This record gives sequence, structure tokens and C-alpha cells, in this order.
Amino acid sequence: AATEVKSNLDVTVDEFQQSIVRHLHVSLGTDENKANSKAWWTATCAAVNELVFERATQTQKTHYKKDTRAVHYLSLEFLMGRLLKNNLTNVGLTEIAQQALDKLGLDFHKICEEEPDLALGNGGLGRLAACYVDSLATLDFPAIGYGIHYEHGLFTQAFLEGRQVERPDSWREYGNPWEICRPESVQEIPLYGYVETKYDDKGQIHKEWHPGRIIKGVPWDIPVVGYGAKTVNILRLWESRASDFFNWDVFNAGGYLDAQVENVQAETISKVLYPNDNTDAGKELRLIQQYFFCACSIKDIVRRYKRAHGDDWSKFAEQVVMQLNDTHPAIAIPEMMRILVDRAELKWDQAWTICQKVFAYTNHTLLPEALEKWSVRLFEKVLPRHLEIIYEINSRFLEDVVEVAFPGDDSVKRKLSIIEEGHEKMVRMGNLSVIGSFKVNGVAEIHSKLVKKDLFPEFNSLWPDKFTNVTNGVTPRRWLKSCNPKLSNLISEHVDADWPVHLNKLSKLADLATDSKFQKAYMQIKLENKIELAKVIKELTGVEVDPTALFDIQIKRLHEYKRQQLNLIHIMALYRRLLQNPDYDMPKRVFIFGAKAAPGYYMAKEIIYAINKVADKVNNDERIKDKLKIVFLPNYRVSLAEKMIPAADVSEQISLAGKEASGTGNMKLALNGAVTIGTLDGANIEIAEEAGEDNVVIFGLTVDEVKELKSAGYNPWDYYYANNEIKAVLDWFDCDYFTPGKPGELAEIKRSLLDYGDTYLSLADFASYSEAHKKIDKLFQDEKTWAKMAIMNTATMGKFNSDRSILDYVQNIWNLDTCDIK
Ligand code: 26V
Repeated sequence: AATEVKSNLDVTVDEFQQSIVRHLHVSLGTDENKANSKAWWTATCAAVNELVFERATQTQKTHYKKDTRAVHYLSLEFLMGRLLKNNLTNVGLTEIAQQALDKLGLDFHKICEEEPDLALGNGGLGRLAACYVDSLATLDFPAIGYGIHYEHGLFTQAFLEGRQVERPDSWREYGNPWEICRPESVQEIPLYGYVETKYDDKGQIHKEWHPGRIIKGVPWDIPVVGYGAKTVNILRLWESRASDFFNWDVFNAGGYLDAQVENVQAETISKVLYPNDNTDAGKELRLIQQYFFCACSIKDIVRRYKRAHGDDWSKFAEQVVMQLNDTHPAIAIPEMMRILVDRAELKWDQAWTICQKVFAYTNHTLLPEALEKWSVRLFEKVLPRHLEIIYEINSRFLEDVVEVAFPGDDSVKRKLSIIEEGHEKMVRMGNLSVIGSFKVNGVAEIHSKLVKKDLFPEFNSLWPDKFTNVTNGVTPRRWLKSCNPKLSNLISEHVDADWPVHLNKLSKLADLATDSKFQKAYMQIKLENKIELAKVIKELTGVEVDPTALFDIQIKRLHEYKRQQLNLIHIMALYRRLLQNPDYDMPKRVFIFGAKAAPGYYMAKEIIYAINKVADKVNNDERIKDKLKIVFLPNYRVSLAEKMIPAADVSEQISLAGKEASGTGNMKLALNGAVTIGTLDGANIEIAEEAGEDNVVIFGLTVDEVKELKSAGYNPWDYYYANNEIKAVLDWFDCDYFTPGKPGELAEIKRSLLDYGDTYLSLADFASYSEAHKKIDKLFQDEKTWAKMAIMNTATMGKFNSDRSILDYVQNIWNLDTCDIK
């Protein structure tokens, strides 16, 4: 097709078709008559891999030959989603594959639907990692993503009478065509045990860790195909196994069963992704997961370095940079010290100098409950040597740095110490990350300011140059080109074909924003995307929605700070207005939600239940006819997002100001022409700057106003008594109007907004939110105005290309060169 990227992979439709059929026979051991859709999907993936693996090998060879500096992106989460369509987009073979399958009598889209999501992440942080590895490959930077090969990714969600139930996700139940096991790169990882202090002939202290267990780390590689398919980098995920070495002892002692128990324990480490988003559970297994994958990754990095440089450590920091995706991999810092001091026998100062040039840390949240702390007791049990190293890092830091800058100031020392004193001593992973890194960044302008001002003020005065910002971005290949092919084709008729890598070129569309022919074409595509989504809604929920209605979408994890409850009480207010006045002037509206709640997050689950119950009632209420519909799509995930985002008219970004670090769904929705209704929080601020104030609808308290209101003493009851609509809506929760026969079943929501203090100020922002929606209604009713706004959003989102974010990282933090792959 005219709009596909040109890659150097020359394949004809016939060749591709033959390759699929060949894989059906030789890789899957079946044939055209017996194969089901899953088999066809697997064979198609294999045909893509045949082209991609070749490039991956070439890329690794070239990086090795040129001895390139590389970034190592350490993350407990990579939310990759599906790969077939994406990889085809990036190698420029979508049309070829489509035609090849067509000729085989198969439907390309149906085959793509066979693919399970790689849901190895919770939400924003994990998806960001996936966008970043895409951009790194696209821009030809040497990079490796390191993470965990979870057997079960994020749970799948179903609703049972409106309540969330979780089931395990088994993405590799029948194998996964994208991954390759690399037994030749297995690592062995120590855990538990004790530390022995030894003295050598010269009276020098030497520490020896005698681990209580050894775990094997098995690497699985997933190719990361850059757009244009020049560079194919690797995502390396570690799976835990029992170490053979260890088991033989037990076997020989006649302990076959005990050995099997040990196997189970070892395999538990990579068994399941922790589904908490933004709350630290402090569980031993989680700490072991963190250490396990960091230790495997560092051994892998060191092995590769030594292959080129032997025992000469002087070039290590020139070749290696490790980016810590939040504090989750912070244990990599003391692990690197252990390798350098205990194993390579470098002097402490020499080792620390290297470490401080190697690590950089990204902060993704300011929420206090998400800031990781581990009890010293737990640390001592699992990682006794690392605890010693952390103490050493800390005491040197407090003496050599803090005492010099703030002589005699014990209160500053208490704040900056890695160890939090108290009835249970804790290791603060945030402080460790700041002290061990040469750069610390937030993920949007305002967030980075708050990281400096509120989270790490003393560190900031100590090292002002350490703190910086890199505003998040999203890959336009997945989040426009591949998920919204119709809009992409329209764009390509008016903008250079390389817009998927030079997203600022979309700005040319601004000239067409008031062109009525273009408006018509653009809005026609939006309508067609809404028709598609309406089908999905019908399939998943049975609810029929009118595609010409305003589609208002809130998709993100369920969390009180994100305020789905504010959205809900506003919908209830609309419902009430319609009941009171059937002629109430508003366009037909469909409110669409997608969200998973952490399984242990009680209030989040109550909010899901409440939305589902209100939806039941409203959707079946003849009196309001079809003016209002509410749908909560189950099992929100990357592949569902790809269907929802192209169909959105309005994007809900309504977190309490100061709480959402950045948001990235906000960028994807705006890029696809949704108008943001949002607070001045996270990247919303930068989106508003780019789109212009006419093309977004901003409401609510600012960060400063939130602080003022809180310090003046916020009382939600004031809003309850002052605003009739708030009162009426909240009182609705007490009766059985939405839960027939079960009065008060939704009352916890009311309690959280009144009795428990409305932590996220939903009531304070309600009036302003309601006014903002009235404004949206008016704008939407004026078709030309709305079309212009939608187009302007697409035209102005160039900044939020993750390629731009990656170039920011490269220039300000990583200092990498591109590497051409021939
Ligand atoms: C914390 C924890 C605590 C321990 C258990 C597992 C777990 C998993 C994730 C997290 C932190 C989540 C932080 C996060 O996802 N932050 C989001 O990062 C996005 C990318 O920068 C950003 O757009 C969102 O605003 C921010 O909430």
C-alpha cells in the first residue's frame, strides 16, 4: 500500500502465503484442512519471525562488532499487547499478509483476534516501557529491555452480577510464537543465607556471602521490531527455575520429594505479576522477583562487557547505562556494588564511581502509598550482603555528603538516610535510587517540578543538576497507524508518508481543520470507528448504543485518585436532570469505561460495582429513552484500548491535580481526535498547551488550590449541603434505587465521599466538572466546531511521540549514538 513503511524486506504475496503454509506443515505439524484459526495465527507469526529473527541476529552482531554503548531498560513490567499486527506494521507487510491470508480464504482481522495480549504489566508504567522499546528500535539505538517472564500476566477481569472477578491470565498456555529460549545464557542467582567476614594475608577485610539457595534464571528473548525493520532489538525476560546444581545434593540424600518442593518454590518467583498498581504490598516474593531479575540482567550485561573488554572495568560506564523504571529495580544498585567489590575486588570508591555513572532513575508516582520500602528484617533474611552494602552506601553518603552540606543537621540526615528509623526499620528504595543514580527524572513537566519540590526537596538542594524532566510519549505506530488505519490513510493523503516517525508533520492538518471537505472525511472515519466499537460493545455487554451519540471514554486503572467516582456521580446527575426534565438539552451520550481494580483494593471494586449497577438501571429506563447509556467494558487491556481509542469523542482525564504523574492514555486519545475534558494535572497541561485552550476543556482545582484547600481544612459536607444536586445524587446511594431489594448496597461510595473525607476532592471539583460537561455538550452540538476541535487535537500531538521522549533521554541522560544495521 502507498502508506506502508518501506522496509528492506522484499516479500511477495505468493512467497508470504507459501511461508505461512510451510510453517503450518513443518512447524505445527498440521495442514490446511485441519488447521483452526489459532494454528493459522501461529503459522502467520512464524512467517513474520522468519524475516524478523534474521534482522535480530544481524542487529546483535553489529552492536557487538561496533562495541556500541547501549541502554539497558530495567523494568518489572512490559505491557506489550499483541505483536502480530504491530510487527507487520513495522516491517511494512500488513497489506502483503492481508492478501496472502485472503488468498488462503482467511480473514486477517479474525486471525489477529486469536492472539492473546502479552499483559506483563499493570498499566501506565508497563505500557510506557513497551512504547519506549519500540521507539529505541525505530530510532536505531542499541538497547535491551530486561524484565520477568511471568507465567501469568495481569489477571483477566469478568463481571459477576456487576462485581469484578479475577481469573489467571495464561498467555502461553499453548506456547508463544514470539519468544525464543536462550539456554546458553542461563544465570544462577543466590538468595538467603549468611555473610562471612574474612581477612586476607594483608589483613584486608573480605566479605563472603554463603547463599541458602541458588535459583536459575532462564532468558526468553522477544524481538522488538523498529518501524522500517532496520534495527530489531531484544526484550529479554527471565524465567526462574530450580537450580540443577542444588537439587543433586538433595536427590543424593534421597530427598526426591523435597527436591520437588524446592522446584516449586523456585518456579514461584516468575509465576505471577503483582496486580497492585500504586500500592506497595511489601511482600517477600516481590522483593525476590526484583532481585532475581536485576541480578540475572546485571550478570548478562557483565558477561557481554567482559567478552569485549575482559577484566578491564575502566570502560564499563562508557558502555553501559541502566535505566530504572521506578524504584522496582533499585536493588540493581547494591547488586552492581557487590559484583564490583566482592567479585571483581575493586576498591569501594572505584566501584561507587562506576555505579554512579551507570544508573538513572525514573519516578512515576508521588502517591505516598506507592513509595517502596522494605523492612530491614526482610532484607537481612533474603539479601544479607546487600543490606550490608546499603548500610555502607548510606553511612558514606551521610558522612561525606550530607554532613558537609548540612553540618550538624540531624533532621536533614533523618530525611535523606536510606534507612528510615522507627519501630520497624525500613529501607527506602526512593532514597537509594536517588543516591545511586546520576539522573532522576519525572514524567511530565509538572510532575518533575513536584518531584523536586515535594518529594525530594533536600536531595534537590544537594544535587540540583541531578533532577530533570522527560515528558512521556506514546508510539504513533501502534496508537495511530495500526489501531486507526482509516484515519492513518486519510492523514497520508495530506501529510508526508513518514509522519509515523516524524509526528510533528501532523501539524499540517491544522490548515485543514476548517476545510469542510476534510472535516467531513475526518468525522466520517470517526463515525465508522464508533460503529465498529458499538459492535464490540454489543458483543461484550449486550448493550445497544447509537454510534451518532457522543462517545465519552474513561480508560485507565481504577483508582480513587483517577476519580472514576466523579465521573459516576456526574452521570447520575445527568440521569436525574433527564428524569426531572425529559427535554433537558443535551446530545445523546454514551459513557464508556474500561478499568481493572487491584484485587485487594476494596473501594475500587465498590466503584466498579456501582458503575455497573447504575448502568443496569439507566440503560433499561424507558423514560429517558436512549439519551443516556453507560457501558463498562470488561477486561480492559491493550488490545481493547486499540478498539476504543479510535472511537472516542471525549477523553476523560479527571485526576485530582498533583496526583497523576503524567498519563499516557490522554495522549493516545487526543492523537486519535478525542477532545480532553481534564484537570490541570500531569501531561494534560502540556496537551492543553499544544492543542490550544480552544481545543480542550479544562476544569477543577489547580495544584496550588488543592494545597490551599487542604491546608485550610477541606470538609466535603460543606459541598453536600451547599449543592442540591450533590446531595440528591449522594443520597441516592442510600436507598435501593439501583440495587432493587438491597438498600444501602452502594452506600460505601457515599461514605468515602463524606465520612471518610473525600481524599481526592471529588465534591470540591464537581460543580466545575459539571460546567465543563455542559460546555462539551454545546460544542458537540455544533458539528463544524467539533470537527475542527477533533482535527486540531490530531494535528497538535506531535510532541507526544515516544520517539521524542527517547531522544530527550538520549540527549540528557543516556548519551547514545545511533547504530546503522545494514
Ligand atoms: C507500584 C507497585 C507497588 C508494588 C506492587 C506493584 C506495583 C506496580 C506498579 C507500581 C507503580 C505504578 C506507578 C505507575 O504506573 N505510574 C504511572 O506511570 C505512568 C507512566 O509514567 C504515568 O503516565 C502515570 O501517570 C502514572 O500513574
